[in-house]
Amino acid sequence: DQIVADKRKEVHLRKQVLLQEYLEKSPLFERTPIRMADTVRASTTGIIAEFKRRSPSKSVINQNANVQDVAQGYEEAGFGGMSVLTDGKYFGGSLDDLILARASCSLPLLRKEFIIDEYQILTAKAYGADCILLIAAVLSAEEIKHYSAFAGSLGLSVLCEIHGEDELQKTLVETVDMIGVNNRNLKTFEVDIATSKNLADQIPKEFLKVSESGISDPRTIVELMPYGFEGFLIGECFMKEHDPALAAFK
Ligand code: IGP
Repeated sequence: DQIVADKRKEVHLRKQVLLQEYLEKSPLFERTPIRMADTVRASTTGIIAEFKRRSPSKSVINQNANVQDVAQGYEEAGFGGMSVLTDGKYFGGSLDDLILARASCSLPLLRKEFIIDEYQILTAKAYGADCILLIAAVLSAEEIKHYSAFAGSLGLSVLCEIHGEDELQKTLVETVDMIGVNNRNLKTFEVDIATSKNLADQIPKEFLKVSESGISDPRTIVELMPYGFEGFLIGECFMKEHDPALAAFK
C-alpha cells in the first residue's frame, strides 16, 4: 500500500513538472502578473467585472457577446479587474476567452474556474491570468493551503470564495490575498446581500474583502462599503445587456 501511495505522489509530481516545462515555453508564462488587490484598491469603484455567457442558475445570459469588445469596455470603464469564466460545460466559457481577454485589455484577469488540480493553475498562468479562484466549499483546508502557495510561487494572486462562517477558517492562510463572500448559495442559487454583511467583521484586515454575486445597483456597493468591502464582483448585470461593454458605463 505504501509503495503504491508513494508511486501515486511521484507520478502526479512528474506529470506536473513535465507540464510546467512545456507551459513555461509559452510567452505569457514570462509575463509578471498584476496584483489584483492593488488595482481594485486603486480603481474608483472596486468593481471586478465578469465575462459569463451562461450559468446553471440563469441558463443563457448572453450568447453573442464578444470577449475582446467586452474586455476593452471594462477597461475603459475604469474597473479594477476582469473575471473570465473558463468552464465550458456549465458556463459556456473557455481558455480561449481568457487569452483573448488578455490580448484586449491590461486589466488583471481572474481565471474563474473550479480548481481541483495544479494543472489548472499552470494553465491559468500560461493563458494570461493574474489571479485564480479557490472555492472553499469544494476544497479542504489542506488543499487551499497547497493550491494558494503553488499559485503564489507562480506570482499569481488568489481570491478565495466563501459562503459561510465554517468555510472562513479554511481560507485564513498567508498565501490567500483576497476573500470573496459569495452572496449566492451555490446549492439553492438564492442570493442574499446579508451574507456579505454578516461575515464582514470576521474577515481579518490583511485580506481584501470582495462581495460577489447579485449586485445590480450602485446603491448596493455604497451599502457594503462601510462593512469594509473594497471589491465587488459583478457579472450578470453587465452580461445580460446586448452590449456589456456599453452597459459598463451606465
Ligand atoms: C458574479 P453575478 O450575480 O453578478 O452574475 O455574479 C459572480 O459572483 C458569479 O458568477 C460567481 C461564480 C462563482 C461563478 C461567484 N462565484 C463560482 C462560477 C463559480
